[in-house]
Amino acid sequence: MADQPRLLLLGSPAARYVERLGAGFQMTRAESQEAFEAVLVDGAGIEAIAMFGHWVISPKVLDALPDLKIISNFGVGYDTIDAAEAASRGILVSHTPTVLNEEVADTALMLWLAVSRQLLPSERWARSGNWAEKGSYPLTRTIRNRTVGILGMGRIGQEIAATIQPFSPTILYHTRSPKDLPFEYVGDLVEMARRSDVLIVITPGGPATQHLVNAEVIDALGPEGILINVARGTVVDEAALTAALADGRLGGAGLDVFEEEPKITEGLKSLDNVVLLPHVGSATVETREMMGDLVCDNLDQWTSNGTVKTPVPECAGLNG
Ligand code: NAP
Ligand code: 8YV
Repeated sequence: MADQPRLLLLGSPAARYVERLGAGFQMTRAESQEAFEAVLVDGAGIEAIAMFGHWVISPKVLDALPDLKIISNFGVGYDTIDAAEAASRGILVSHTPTVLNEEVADTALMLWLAVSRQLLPSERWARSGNWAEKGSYPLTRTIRNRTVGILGMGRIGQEIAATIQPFSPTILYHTRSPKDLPFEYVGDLVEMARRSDVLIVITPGGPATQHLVNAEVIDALGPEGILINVARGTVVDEAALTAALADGRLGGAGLDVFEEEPKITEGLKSLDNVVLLPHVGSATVETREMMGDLVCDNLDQWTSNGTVKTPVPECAGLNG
């Protein structure tokens, strides 16, 4: 209807969200970067964005959307959106925190188990006939009674800590400021890595965390150590990681995210001591439904009273 606000739908969500958004908004769709850029040529009148996927929303993009008032992001991480700049222009940004905590924590545990118990190489051993021809697969390492360093102890970090409790870990964590939690805070990331059997990365991405896990941290983790990254590829220096895995300075890694995703380097793909996932930390039917519903709920609430259920921190002051 002509009096409904104009919405730009970025990406390709499930049909139920397209229908739901179509009921409340006049919709323009862009499923590719080229289509998005074509919309930006004449972006006046667009008041809302529903963003499925990791689209870059820079000051230049905001300049091209002079009437924009809300961006509803599918995902808790919003490192491709310049949220501080949006807030300074009075544009609300919402995201989908909390509903995905458990799924991402399960993914971190799955990766740690897969790396430590060598799930994929031992499965190949069974499938290839090596078991019958060469004998038993070599022994692997337990994940029980380990020291686990968690880099980032927010919603998901705390869920990871809860999820791994049955494995009797000693949990250390590193963040910029200590939290009121029953785990030891370690102010020096290199020291935490040195003391950890496994380092699980679950901070936000973006410039503030770029290559926080560098060669020094990786070397501190050591030849028996394991790195799990379910945060953003940018948090880990991938070249340093690949070199350390290749020459045995790091024991293994489980990666859900990559610096140039969806591209994964040949260097990483050639290694046997790394498990690679295509950014599926939250990717179950059940969790993705909760995230999609929250994207739509935020837009519906904005339509009715100008606020959202889950603003990003930079925009909290704009939310009513
Ligand atoms: P959150 O509740 O905001 O927690 C973020 C944590 O990171 C906080 O403990 C924060 O503590 C810490 N942190 C932030 N900047 C830091 C820095 N420079 N150095 C050290 N620690 C820092 O966020 P969340 O909901 O747990 O989500 C975390 C991230 O996980 C998301 O932003 C997203 O990128 C990623 N994620 C990935 C997937 C996936 O599919 N793989 C799914 C969901 C989320 P301080 O502020 O005290 O530093
Ligand atoms: C999503 C994520 O896969 O929530 C996040 O930050 O990384 C994942 O849950 C992603 O944002 C959807 O594109």
